[in-house]
Amino acid sequence: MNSRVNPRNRAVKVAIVGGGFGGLCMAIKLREAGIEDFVVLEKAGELGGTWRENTYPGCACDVQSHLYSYSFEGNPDWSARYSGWREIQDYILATAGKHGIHEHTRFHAEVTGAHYDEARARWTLDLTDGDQVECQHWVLASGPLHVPQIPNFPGLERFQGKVFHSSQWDHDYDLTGKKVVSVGTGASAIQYVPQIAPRVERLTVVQRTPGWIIPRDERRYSALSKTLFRRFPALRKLHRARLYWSNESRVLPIFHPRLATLLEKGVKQFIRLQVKDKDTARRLTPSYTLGCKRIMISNRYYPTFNRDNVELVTEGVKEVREHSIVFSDGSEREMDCLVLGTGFVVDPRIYMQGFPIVGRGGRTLQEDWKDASEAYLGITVAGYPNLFQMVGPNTGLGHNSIVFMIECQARYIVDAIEKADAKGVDALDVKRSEMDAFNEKLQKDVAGTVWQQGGCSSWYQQADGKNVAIWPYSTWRYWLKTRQVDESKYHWEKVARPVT
Ligand code: N01
Repeated sequence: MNSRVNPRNRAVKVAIVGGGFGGLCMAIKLREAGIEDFVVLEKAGELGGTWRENTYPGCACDVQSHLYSYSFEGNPDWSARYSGWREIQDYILATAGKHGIHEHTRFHAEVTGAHYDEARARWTLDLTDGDQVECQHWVLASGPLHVPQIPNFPGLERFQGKVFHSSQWDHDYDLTGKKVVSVGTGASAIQYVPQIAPRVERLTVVQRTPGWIIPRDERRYSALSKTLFRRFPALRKLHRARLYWSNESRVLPIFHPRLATLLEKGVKQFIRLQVKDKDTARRLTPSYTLGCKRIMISNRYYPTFNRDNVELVTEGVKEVREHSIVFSDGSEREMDCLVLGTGFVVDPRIYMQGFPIVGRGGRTLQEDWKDASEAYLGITVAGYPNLFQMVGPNTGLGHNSIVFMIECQARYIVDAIEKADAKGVDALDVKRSEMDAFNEKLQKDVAGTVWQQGGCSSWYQQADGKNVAIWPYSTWRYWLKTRQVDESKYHWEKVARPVT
């Protein structure tokens, strides 16, 4: 497919902010709907989002590849059940190439603010280079996990060695023979820790809260499987459906914390079998209910602690010195390199501080989200007409593929734009009463889940404990709700003044 749109156009029908899995899906669905007048604004020099940025050793997706890919763009050639970042990034770029999305993309275009002109029903997006893009609709697809969270350890600025965050891995720095301290034991850290352990002189893993880690079914696909998947797409689709439903069944313990407690027994046994030292195994065993934080998968993480050059520290960090790190019990370790597997700033009220979104009546999204970020179906916010979000409030997932949610959102957004066009209106704005009712019910339902009752704190929750990150139901329920836009939930508006 070729497009004749110039990505440097200053006025478009639709602007998409971010060229990761979400933005790319949106762009493809717009083209499929015959909407060519759009631009993807990408801050970097290439598409890919998460999979362009995260390249740490062992970086892979912990959702099966046949599921963590677009339903409309099956790939019979996935090498393994769980693919590494490079293979996923190659898939994204190949898909973008096939659908002509590079031609629609303006690279090195970072958006720093947006404001709505009510009289003309048009948004203006500000770019870092001072340029502006005007659009009727825009889609915020920048993703919730991209601003590294850097801990403020006392003395960190004095450290003379190397420091980097997992999402900004410095591949030019050779870890061989170095004394490395790694902080954090989330999904990123459990992937790179086993990879770097054999190379370094000593690895100190600093754990604040242990995670529940279940075995990973690491099969590679044989040449025969790939051939069958290519020849008989129905087989690949069946495989995808099986993976979907096996992941979807993980939603059960979320609503039934007692069921989660039963499953914990098996995982505790898994830890005891994998870790030789009893004290280390005990310290690696979580005390909160399984599922309260994201369930992780690995066969390699626990055995890493059987190595002589790896130790687990469960004390807090007291301070960092020029060449060492000191823990709360006063013990000190020499350190050449500090790796921060400390996750991301997930609260949009914090990471979007420098990105004012000014809607109707001069109100900002930041003001409206003062207490919590809220949207209708995670997509539209009352007072911000024609602004759509992907993986917005309460649409993250802890148990299944986010690509499923992204496809639901892209379909819904296209439907909204098409309905507005068919009605001959300029804008649609979700009714505040509908948005409030939706969120009230959602928060009531979240109260019974393992996230609120499991005895942990996680990035799923704000500091006050409110869960604004995760979709608390089955994903097919989201599919049903987003299948098409319910017109009664929106104000449909025609502006009085002609658009110039
Ligand atoms: O980050 P995290 P991540 N002192 O927030 C600890 C996705 N992902 O980058 O648990 C000491 O999970 C913190 O401790 P605690 C996935 O959605 C997906 O690993 O807060 N420790 C925790 O252990 C995932 O959930 C894939 O007590 C500190 C860790 O740092 C999300 O990205 C792969 C600390 C942060 O864990 C984030 O994962 C990888 C401090 N001051 C990631 N501050 C897939 O395969 C933080 N910690 C799809």
